[in-house]
Order: sequence, then C-alpha cells, then structure tokens
Amino acid sequence: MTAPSRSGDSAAAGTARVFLVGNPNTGKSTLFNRLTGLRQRVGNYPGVTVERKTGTLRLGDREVEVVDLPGSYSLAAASPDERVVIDALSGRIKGLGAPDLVVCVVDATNIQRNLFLASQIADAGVPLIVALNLVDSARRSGLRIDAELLSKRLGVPVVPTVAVTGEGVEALRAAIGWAMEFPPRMTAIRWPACVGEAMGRLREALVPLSGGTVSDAELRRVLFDSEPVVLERLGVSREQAATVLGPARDVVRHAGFNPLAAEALLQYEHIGALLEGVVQAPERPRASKSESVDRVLTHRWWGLAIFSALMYLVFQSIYTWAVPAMGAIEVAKGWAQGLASGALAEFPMLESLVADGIVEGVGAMLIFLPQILILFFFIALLEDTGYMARAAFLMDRLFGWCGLNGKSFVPLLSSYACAVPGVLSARVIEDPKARLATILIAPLMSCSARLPVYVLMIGAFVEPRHGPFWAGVALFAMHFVGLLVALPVAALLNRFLLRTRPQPFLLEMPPYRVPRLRDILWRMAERGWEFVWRAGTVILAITVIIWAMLYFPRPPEVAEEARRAFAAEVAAERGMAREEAMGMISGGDGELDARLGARIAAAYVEQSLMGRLGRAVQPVFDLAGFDWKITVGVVASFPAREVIIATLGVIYSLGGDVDEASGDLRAAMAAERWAGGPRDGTPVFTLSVAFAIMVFFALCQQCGATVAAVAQETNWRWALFSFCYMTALAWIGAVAVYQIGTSLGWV
Ligand SMILES: Nc1nc2c(ncn2[C@@H]2O[C@H](COP(=O)(O)OP(=O)(O)OP(=O)(O)O)[C@@H](O)[C@H]2O)c(=O)[nH]1
Ligand SMILES: [Mg+2]
Repeated sequence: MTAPSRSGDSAAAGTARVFLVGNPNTGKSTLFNRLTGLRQRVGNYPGVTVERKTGTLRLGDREVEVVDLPGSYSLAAASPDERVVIDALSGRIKGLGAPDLVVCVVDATNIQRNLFLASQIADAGVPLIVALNLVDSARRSGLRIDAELLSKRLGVPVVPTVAVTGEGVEALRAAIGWAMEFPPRMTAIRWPACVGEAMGRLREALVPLSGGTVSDAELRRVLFDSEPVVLERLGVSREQAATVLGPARDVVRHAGFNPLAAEALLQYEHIGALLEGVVQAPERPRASKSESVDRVLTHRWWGLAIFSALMYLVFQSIYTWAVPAMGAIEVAKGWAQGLASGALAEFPMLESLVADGIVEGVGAMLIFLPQILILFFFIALLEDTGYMARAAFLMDRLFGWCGLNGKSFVPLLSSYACAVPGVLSARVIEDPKARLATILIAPLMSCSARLPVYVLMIGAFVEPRHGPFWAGVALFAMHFVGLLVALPVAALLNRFLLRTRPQPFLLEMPPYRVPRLRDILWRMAERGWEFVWRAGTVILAITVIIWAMLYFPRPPEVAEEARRAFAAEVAAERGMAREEAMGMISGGDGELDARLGARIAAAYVEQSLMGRLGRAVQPVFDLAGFDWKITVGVVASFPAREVIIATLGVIYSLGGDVDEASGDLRAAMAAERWAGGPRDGTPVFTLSVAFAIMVFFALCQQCGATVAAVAQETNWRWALFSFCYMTALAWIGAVAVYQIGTSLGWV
C-alpha cells in the first residue's frame, strides 16, 4: 500500500475523503449513517457490508465525502470484501481516490485485537483517528477505559462513541474536522533491523521485476503475507515471487522469527505496550451470560429444537396475524374496481385495462403486503438480537457433510429475505470455488417474493380443508423445500464440478444485543416500501403487457361463435329448437345473460395471444397437472415470480370467472374445472396441483434481478447454468409432487 496520494475523480473537485475502516460488526455502518444521514444497511453479525458506500458529511461550510467499507481484521486480505478495503486504502478503486483521513472504528470491548488493523494502516502512512465505538457495551461489562491516555499513547484523537444512540458523534465530527486540517499520525511500530534488511533485499529484487517503485508498506505486505496481493499490482508472478521471497524471509527467520507469524507477534507487542494501563477490567469478570445462552442455543439437539420452534412460530404468525389486514386490502381493491368500472363504463377497453388489468393485477399482489411486513419484522428481530449467527452455526454443523464453506450460511440465511443481497454477501468467502458453490445455491433459499405464492395456494386449498394449524405447517415446510434441495445440489457441485475442500466455520459470534424497535420498524417499512414500489412499477408494467396479451386480438366472430355454442347448449338443456334458444339468450334473462357473458369472456381469453401461447406450452407442464392458465402464469413469471399472482388475477377476471360478489381470486381458482380431455369436468386445482405449483416456484429461478446478480458476481455462463439447473429442478420437482400426490389421492 502506498501513502495517500491525491488522485481519482473526486480529488479533482477538491472534495476531501474520509474512510470508515475497522473490524467486522463494530458499528461502522451505524456511524456512517449518523455522520451522513443516510440509511446504509446494518445488522448484528459480521459481514453485513460487502461493498463500499459513499455519503456526504457537512462540516460547517465544507463537505467531506465519507466512505463506509466492509469489515476487515487485517490488511492481509483474502476474501473479495476485504480486498475492497485494501484497494480503497491504497487509492486503487476507480473513481474513489485514496483517503485523506481514516476513521478507525474500534470495538471498545476488544481494543487490543481491533488496534491491529489500525496499527497496520498507520504503518502504511495513512493519517487516522480512532472512534472508540460500543463504549456502552464496554461499560456494561465493567470495563473502564481511559480514552485520554489511549489518545496520548496513540498520538491521535480517540473519540468514545455509541453509534446507536448518537453519543459522541458530535465530538467525532469535530475530530474529523480538526484532523482534516492537521493530519494525525498514529505512533508507528518500530520494526527490528532484520525486517529492514529483508525489505532491502526484496526491494532490490522487485523493483527491476515490476519496473516501478515499491513503497515500504508494500514491501512489508509482500514479506509478511502468505499470499501477498500486492504482487498482482506489481505484475510479479508467483514463480518469480517464490525465488525472491525465499532469501528475504530467511533473513527474518535467522533473526529468530517465523516470517508468517512475525508481523502479528511484533504488532501485538507494540499494541500491548501502547495499551498498558488504558483498560481496567473488573476484578472478577462478570460471568458471561451469553456463553451459557450460547450453550443452549447452539446445542446439538436443544438448539435445533429451539430453532424449529422459533421458525414455526414465525410462519404461523405470518399466516394468522395478517388475515385482518389482508381482508381490508381485499375490500379496498373491490372498491377501486367498482369505482373504475363505474367511471369508465363507456369505454369498455379502458375499463377492462384499469379494472381487470391494473387494479386486479397490482391489487392481487398488494394483498400480501401485511405478510411481507411481518416476515421482515421477524428477520430484523432475529438478526439484531444476534440469533441469526447462531442459526448459521447450527446449520453449519448440520450440513457440513455437503461440503459447504463455513462462511456459506450467512449468505444463505440472508437469501431468505432476498437472493440478491444473499449472492452479494457471498463475497465474505475467501475460497473462490466455495464462493461460487454458495452463489449457485443461494437462489434456492425461499425468498420473500415466494411468500405470496405460497400464501395464495395454501389459503385457497390447505386452510379451507384442513384448518389454520396445517396451513401454518405447510407454510413452514415450504420454506425448507429449497434448503433441502440445495444441500445435495451443493454436495454434487462440490464433488464433481468445483471440488472444494471442506472448511471450518469461521463466523465470529456477535454479542447478544437488545434490538432497537425503531431500527426494526424502519427496516420493515423499508422492505414494505420496496415491495409496494415493485408492485407499482415492474409488476404494474408486466401486468399491463399481460393484460394486453390476454385481451387481444378481439375479433367479433369469437363472441358470435360463443353465443351460438351456448345457444346449442341451452337448447339441449331445455329441449327446445336452437333458434328458439338463440332468441331466449338474447332476451334479457338475468341468469342466462350472466352465463353467456362469462362464456364470451372465456372464449376471448382462450384465443388471445397469451391463451394461444399457454396452450402451446401447456403440454410441457401437463405431467405436473398445470392447465393452460397456470402455464400462462408460470411463463409470465420468469422475469419476477410474484407476477403469477397478478397474472392469475387478470386471467380469471378477464375470463369472467371471478366471483363478482367477493372478487376473490381464491374462489375463482377453486371453481376452475378442466374442459375436455381425460380430466374433463374435474377441478383443476387439487391439493397435488397446489403443491406442485408451490414446489415449482420454490425451486425455479424466476427472478431477473438474481440472474443479473449471479452474472455480476461470477460470469454469464454461470448465471445461465444457475438459471437452467434451477428451471430443470423445478420442473422435476413439480412433476414428482403432482404424480406422487395424485397417486396418494391428494385432491
Ligand atoms: N450497543 C451498541 N450497539 C451498536 C453500537 N454501534 C453499532 N451497534 C450495533 O452493532 C451491530 C453492527 O452494526 P453495523 O453498523 O452493521 O456494523 P459494521 O461495522 O458496519 O458491520 P460490518 O458491515 O458487518 O462489518 C448493529 O446491530 C448495531 O445496531 C454501539 O455503539 N452500541
Ligand atoms: Mg457495515
């Protein structure tokens, strides 16, 4: 790493840059939010931030760019998120530039370990100040910290802060302002002579190889790191490096140090001296409650039992608590449809677009907002208390056999909310193959967009027949389908394609914390808003397209033909001549009118563009028991899986089947019958079909955003692979469920 130089785009505009750097889970992002007024994601486990994020801090009349970085333990980086820190510090990220100042966020409960990184940064010649965060936790555990003495020893400002409450943030701002004027240098470590000599040898050998200058700090990284990333920048190959490194490391070895352990040893000696008398631990350390809680929560059997019970409670509450709110939204939807129909009665096409397309489609989705909110309430609660990291630990022990990396479980758990951040958070995994395996299975975790599909099917077909208890069980079970399939997939990938070695679980357990209700409500609101926004933009756009493809073409002969067919049917029913029946159905008989209206509507939908497409593709899904309407729903949902709700809503409302009184999609689905073929007259939606649909949606990668995220994190070939294997799995799963279910008589 080089000393900071004023380069990069924003330097041209003269904006100063402050980087927030520190160990994982020390409150960097919380401080960043405090300083910039932004709402960067925070959470109580290491590895929440995996990318840099930029905001602006106002200091009087000047503006400073503040950059939040991923957490890192040292500058000897291995994983992609730690690389971001190194590249940022050395000013090698395009458009960012090197920092003018680093704020080292240090966990007050663990100063010694946290100062290791600070000392490395100081060693690279970067000016820094220390934000001593989490002092509230330190106080609670009885630690007394003399921040003034520490500041004197380090030679830089040390500001005690509690990022969650804002305590000390004003002082931190002031310290940043001061440090921008007078860049403070932290007391640097004095390296023993052998290090200097080894560096001299390295310089002699590396300068000609790289054809450029190499800084002292970079030389030390080359000397101490087992796999120095600096060599990449210098353009020195591993083979070349090996011949150079051997003799240099021998110098250190002859002085009595193990070269790869020397840095830690010397740094901790240096830090130990600086910290003398700074921290006073209580005479008798308070018995750690968290350890005894951990023993239960991560216990082989108890832990698992508690985990299952918790998850069951979560899904049961999602299912039951949302009912009243869903009812209210349903009523609002019906009201909006009535309003639209009334206002646009003179323009049938427009009326259909608004009432059957937009309101029906978007409304059908918005009904699930309460469930989404409840789900995110629980996710945020479990994350912030620190429980999620324990769940990850449990999972790791349970599923270690399939060769997943020890760090895979946080990405997998966060994919339960949404696969996109889940795929990104795989950056915390060092081993590229293990990272790839994790990215490939993360989209199988049951994300929140699948929830509406499950609730629709369970609400229509499980609850009415088996009651709310089994509905809750079904919802709980559906969330494990993806995980259960993901494990053998991971095992196969690891065995045949990627060949990774199993690795130990390396997640640092975050402390238990009492979550702040405000943060949790905020996260809930944020996710809820995201859902509504999606419904109002992407889903709305797709809904309009689907409506159009279901509405057009609309030749009048279709209505005429439907009328004739209906007349023939009425004639046969009532034993009259066809002409007589024809006259009768046009004669204003209310019941016949309604039946005729539904027939004509269904005929139009059947010969529409989507109807034809659905019929053409339906044979592919016949083995899974899907009729052409479900097929249309499945096909239309490839860009975003929630679209199936809107599509079914539009199909049934355009098809004239929706029960007018309730406007209920579930009722329309339950009433749907096969027409023609071997299943003529039987219900389309049996329990087996409902589960086949859910399993299809559980396993299929119907999400454009995820495909793009996988491509961004790997490449297009892997994105295509992940899309194809998941689609194939989904089809196989749906067919298996339908066939087995039907043979067991699930109707
Ligand atoms: N008690 C207490 N909790 C804090 C404080 N600062 C942050 N937290 C909590 O600590 C957790 C971690 O905060 P983050 O801001 O996500 O930490 P981070 O350093 O950005 O973490 P990574 O991005 O994973 O490296 C969250 O649950 C915060 O609410 C503090 O001063 N006191
Ligand atoms: Mg963070």
